[in-house]
Amino acid sequence: MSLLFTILGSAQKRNFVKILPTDSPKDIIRKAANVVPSPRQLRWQKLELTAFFHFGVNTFTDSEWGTGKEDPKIFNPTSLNADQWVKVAKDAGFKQVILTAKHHDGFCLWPSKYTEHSVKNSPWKNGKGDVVKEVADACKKYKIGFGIYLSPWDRNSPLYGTEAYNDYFVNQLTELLTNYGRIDEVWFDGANGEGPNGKKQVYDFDRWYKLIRKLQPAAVIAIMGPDVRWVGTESGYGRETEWSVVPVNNLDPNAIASNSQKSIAFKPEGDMRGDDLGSREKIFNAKALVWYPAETDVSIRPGWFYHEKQNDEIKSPEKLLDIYFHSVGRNSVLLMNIPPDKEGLINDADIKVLKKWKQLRDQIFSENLAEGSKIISENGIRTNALLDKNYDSYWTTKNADTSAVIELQLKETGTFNALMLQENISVGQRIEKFDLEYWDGNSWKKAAEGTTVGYKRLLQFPAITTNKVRIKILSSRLNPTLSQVGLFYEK
Ligand code: FUL
Repeated sequence: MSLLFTILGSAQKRNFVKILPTDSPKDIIRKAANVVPSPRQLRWQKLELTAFFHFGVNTFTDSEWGTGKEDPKIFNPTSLNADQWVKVAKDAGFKQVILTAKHHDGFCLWPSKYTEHSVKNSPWKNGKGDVVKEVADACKKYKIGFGIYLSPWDRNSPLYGTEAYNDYFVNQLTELLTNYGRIDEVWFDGANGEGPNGKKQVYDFDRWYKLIRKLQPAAVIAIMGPDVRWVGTESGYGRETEWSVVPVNNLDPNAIASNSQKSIAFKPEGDMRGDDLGSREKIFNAKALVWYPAETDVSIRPGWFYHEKQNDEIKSPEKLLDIYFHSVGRNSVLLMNIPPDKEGLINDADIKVLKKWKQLRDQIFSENLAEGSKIISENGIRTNALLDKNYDSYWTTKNADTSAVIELQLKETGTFNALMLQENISVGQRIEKFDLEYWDGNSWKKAAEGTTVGYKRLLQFPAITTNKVRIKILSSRLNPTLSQVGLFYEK
């Protein structure tokens, strides 16, 4: 392959594509199959697990949505230790954390210059403390990612509902994006209530996105942002069929026209809660397609903030495992909330559950029963890639075939009840339908079936004991790719 071809080939790979009125259905499918994540989206997807820390005045008033009228003096954690929060998260397998720097009450966990409603007027550390800094420093120490939640809705600011609020917001965002080192994710929530003047704020999203791209180009902008989409529920359970390539009809025409533009920024529009966001039917009617992957946010407790009365309502390790299978295992990143308590610590009750959850995952996923298999795939190439533990190398088909059979002859008869598949999404997301079959000694029987794969697909099924399985890819948008295959046993 010539160098020129390589350069041209990679230049064509972008995280968005325009659909022309003259495009045939086949053209549209080919275009969809070639949309890829931007580098920041790819890094984010590989995290799999991120932790949310909801902490603020609500922790002390025992509420979920503050009024903005709280006395900052109520914020008084007796032994706040952000090092403990981050260590707990890291030990449980989280690769990044997001802190509610400001929730809807407008109270800032850092000493913002632009408001009095902050830690600087609290008794905590005599008003000299900065929770954002403590969490950011702990993330650096433990080498995990750090993100901020900054609520656009602000029930304290007198400017809310006026144009001046957008300047206020930009000032606060600038403080957060310049004073704490690298920021990996900026999380804008969708709630938008009325300001003191009875008017809803019109948010200047474009200005915020430009500022983030300028000050923290590696950060993904989530939810009310162009890089990461809300999965559409707070249950922890993602969609059965989860496409990361979805239609978007409000893309900036300049972004589409510019060939040098490697990724785009757009305001999310429309309802993202349906069962089907990216099927062929959906994309045939699109004006443009973007890589817009799903994040599944859920709290370990009923509420987002800590409430003592919920200490015995923490989700069980088994429930968290089920959530893991149905979020990470359904092509999304799991963002799990673990709210620090009034002392400023993650409560022992939550730690206990997190440890057990990690143990359960380790028990299941530390032994891949497919390892050492002999692999036969007649129309496939690079079969060794499937078990090489390297995400970047991948199996695919010859001659752009869109279906394939991959047979794994296990090194010994084994018993398993879970399958893991990973597509190489840096090439695109393509697989639409697959079956898992096993040899029962006489014939092939179906063990499980699935639709999309994406970054990771996990399927559970009644345990089977066999020495041979095959993965049948029944439909794919272009030649399918697979980076890794796994067979696991959950006791
Ligand atoms: C919601 C907020 O209103 C909740 O309080 C919480 O922060 C959740 C993650 O997002 O929209």
